[in-house]
Amino acid sequence: SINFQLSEDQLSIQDTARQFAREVIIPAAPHHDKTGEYPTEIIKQAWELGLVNCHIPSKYNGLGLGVFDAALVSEQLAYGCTGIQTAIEANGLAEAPVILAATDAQKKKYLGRMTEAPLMAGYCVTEPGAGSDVAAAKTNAVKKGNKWIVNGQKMWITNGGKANWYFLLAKTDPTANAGKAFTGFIVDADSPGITAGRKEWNMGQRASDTRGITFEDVEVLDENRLGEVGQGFKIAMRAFDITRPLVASAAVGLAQRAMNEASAYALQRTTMGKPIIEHQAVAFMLADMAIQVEASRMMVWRAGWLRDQNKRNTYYASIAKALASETANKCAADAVQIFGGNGFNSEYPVEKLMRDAKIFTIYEGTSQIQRLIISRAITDATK
Ligand code: CO8
Ligand code: FAD
Repeated sequence: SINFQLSEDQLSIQDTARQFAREVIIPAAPHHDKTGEYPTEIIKQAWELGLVNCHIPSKYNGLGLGVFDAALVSEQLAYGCTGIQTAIEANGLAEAPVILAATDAQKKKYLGRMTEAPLMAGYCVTEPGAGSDVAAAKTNAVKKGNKWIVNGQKMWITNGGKANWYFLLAKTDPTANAGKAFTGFIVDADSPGITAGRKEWNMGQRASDTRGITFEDVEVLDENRLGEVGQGFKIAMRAFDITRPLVASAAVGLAQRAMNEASAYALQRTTMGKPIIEHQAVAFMLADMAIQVEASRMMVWRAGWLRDQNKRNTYYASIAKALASETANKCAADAVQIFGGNGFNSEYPVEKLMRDAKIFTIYEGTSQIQRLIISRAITDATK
């Protein structure tokens, strides 16, 4: 049966996240945007409320939320600031492969510690020469006794300089095709041979810490290998089935914020003798925002719900990600338009939304890659 009514528990966690975003994140967001200072204190408070690491199963002391429920949290945190939300959700991304493929002992050790202290983690897949084309990644791991020796360079790693441990995707068989060429590892961030580069100064989401990371003869114990040798690529992809709906949900949060800011402004700003919301050209921009926000949220819910039913959701996750990320960009740009000159100015919140929105069509797979995945599914279904 279909039910769009949230349960008491869902309403309660959504409300906690909403309140936290309104009371703690929104007042602090401009500071972190302007300075790029990492929001350590805010993350700590969010962690204390159970808004970080939502997916960790209860067996390892986590809340064990499904993708649907985690999406409710993601949307609300993102409403406050997607830079801060990205820093928080990058933990979920690093943890996803561990939840999917780790042994009980690995989960106890690496998920367990995330519930004991407000630590961060990072997901190291992208490289300077391989972003959309994950199969082209070159970082390699060579087995030597009970260890693996890792060499290579990762790029654009969220929480790169703040992580306690990383999920690492490394090539272990350069002759095999993607599905068998890679292996996943859990790597302690303080391992000798790891160097995090400088914090990248990005267009938006400046609270988030993005860095290149170099691995030079880094020794990783075989007991830190995640799943079977050769299964890394598939583990990395399956993680996206969990996190793309959450990234999409964050984009919905940003779009909703843009719509709310623009509606409030349009009610109080008057031109030609009436509030601009009474000019149909403005009112219809707001109506278009509502259409896109509502449709995007429904796709997020569908993609998350399917995953929680243990059904393959790759196709829906990509639709949600493409739709919501493009919605966020359109809504933020139109919010700037509705604010007029004030929209272009950093004293008002909407120019930040426009800068923050852009990354949603790029990270976790570009809009083009989502269309590649969707079109391949159409081809397969049609064959
Ligand atoms: N589930 C299970 N198996 C899968 C999946 C999946 N979802 N996808 C692919 N596979 C399997 C295939 O079935 C195939 O198996 P086999 O070899 O047995 O036939 C194998 O994996 C290889 O798959 P493909 O043939 O489809 O591989 P391609 O090389 O053609 O490429 C993609 C696939 C889809 C292009 C892939 O490379 C891709 O997704 N690219 C985009 C990369 C991406 O999204 N990067 C994001 C990095 S993380 C990030 O940006 C973090 C943002 C900040 C954090 C925000 C908070 C969350
Ligand atoms: P490219 O792959 O070089 O793409 C360039 C352009 O070509 C894009 O428009 C793309 O859509 C298009 N294109 C490429 N291939 C195709 C194709 N086959 N068909 C059609 N069009 C195509 N990665 C991580 O592993 N972990 C992280 O935590 C992380 N966080 C990030 C945070 C930020 C702020 C940023 C900027 C990136 C982050 N990334 C992370 C990396 C991100 O996932 C990649 O930047 C993204 O996947 C695109 O890869 P690329 O930059 O190499 O672009």
